[in-house]
Amino acid sequence: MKDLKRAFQFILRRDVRLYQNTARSKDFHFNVHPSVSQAVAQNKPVVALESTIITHGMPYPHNLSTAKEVEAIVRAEGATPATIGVVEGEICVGLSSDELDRLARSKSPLKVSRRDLPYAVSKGLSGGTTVSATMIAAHRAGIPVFVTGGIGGVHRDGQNSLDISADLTELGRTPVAVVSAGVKSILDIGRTLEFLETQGVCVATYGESKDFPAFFTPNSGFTSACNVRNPSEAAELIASTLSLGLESGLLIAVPIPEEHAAAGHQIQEAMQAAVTAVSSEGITGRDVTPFILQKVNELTQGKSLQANIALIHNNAKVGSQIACALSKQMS
Ligand code: PSU
Ligand code: MN
Repeated sequence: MKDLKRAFQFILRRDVRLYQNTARSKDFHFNVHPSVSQAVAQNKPVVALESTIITHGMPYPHNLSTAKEVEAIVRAEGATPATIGVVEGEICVGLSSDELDRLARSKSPLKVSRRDLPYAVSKGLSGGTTVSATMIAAHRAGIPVFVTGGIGGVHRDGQNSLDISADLTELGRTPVAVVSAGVKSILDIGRTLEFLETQGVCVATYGESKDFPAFFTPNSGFTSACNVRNPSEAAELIASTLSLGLESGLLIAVPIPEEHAAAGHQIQEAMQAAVTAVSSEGITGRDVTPFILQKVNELTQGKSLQANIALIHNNAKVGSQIACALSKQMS
């Protein structure tokens, strides 16, 4: 047992060194904020945060206030926040308050997923990074824990349209743990979970049960492969993925707290209406998710936005505690 533990810690230390080698603060159009590179180098807990949620997921000024609140929660839990985005062609890990402000106010920002990174960089454009692009940047900066609201998935009728979010293939190829409130029921949750299994992604529900959450509601009717009951169990799962050198990511699904799930039913109905509007209004591709989010917010008179903000706050708290537990285990 002792030997096993020693071997485990050796591998973990080697992983930290690998990370440190990649955590250069200045590279080709890749900037890591000094607060982030220092924390990574000292094996202190860091939490990566995405920015499409700021540019496309919420209206101004709620997007900016939420982004700042989330950073404050991460700090209060003892971790360093690293909000990731693209500013004038520079991939930034750890946006300054001014950069955050500019992205949040920007009138026609890009939505940057993996496929859009070369375009944004070569043209010097600015935009919010989706889960896929944020995972790439987080991994390169040496950050294994990333918090968001919801991830993309297989869209309904995705078996025909092949509209499957690049978030899912990224989870299959990049070793970062994504802490989210699961997958929205605007998507095909069953097929999303099947696709994640094919991609070799370990999906764990955070809490006492394996019920996989559906973003606005704590249950989707589907189950995760496993559950983790506390930050240290989650950290062990992440550490095992890194130690095994699997190269794949993890999805840690945190159910929305009961007290914020009250409007869940009304929101579900609004989502149904929004999904119908997508086809009748001919919305396709990358515009689908932002369109639905906005429509649902209108139809629920802002209740979906409130719930969205509440669950992100909760994810930030849980994700930070996981990052702290992981950093403790690694040192
Ligand atoms: N789900 C949300 N809010 C969001 C997104 C998803 O509830 O802001 C964003 C995330 O950045 C996610 C992206 O990575 O949408 C997925 O877009 P697509 O479905 O086009 O892959
Ligand atoms: Mn899509």
